[in-house]
Amino acid sequence: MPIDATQPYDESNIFARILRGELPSETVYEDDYALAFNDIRPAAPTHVLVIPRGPYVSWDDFSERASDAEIAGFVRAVGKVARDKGLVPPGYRLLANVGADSGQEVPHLHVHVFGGKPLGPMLAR
Ligand code: DGP
Repeated sequence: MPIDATQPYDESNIFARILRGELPSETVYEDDYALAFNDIRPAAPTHVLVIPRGPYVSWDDFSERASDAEIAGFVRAVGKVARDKGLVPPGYRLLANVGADSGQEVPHLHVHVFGGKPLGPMLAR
């Protein structure tokens, strides 16, 4: 069910549990600022989720509260995942859902990295 992105951070959300090692994930990359792992319901041949280590509900929350170092580290991690996955050519798509209208399901900021095939139009028309 889509979340309300203005709610306080919920420490029991699935990605918080993955960060704490309480739930398994297929790690693609990790550093001090970010963890990247394969999406459990892949929508493309490459479908990686990149999340910050800190407790942020959404891009909106992150951009307001995170430190410059956290923001830089997270943005660099997203780019590194794309490069390491060999996506720069041929290209890839980034997507971050925020709140109900976007269909955001997990209340911890995540950027989807899609690639591995032509991805079609950005949104259904
Ligand atoms: P969004 O709709 O943007 O909130 O995307 C949430 C994504 O998270 C969705 O593509 C499925 C993925 N997901 C949900 N639960 C898990 C999980 O337990 N493990 C992994 N790897 N991915 C999950």
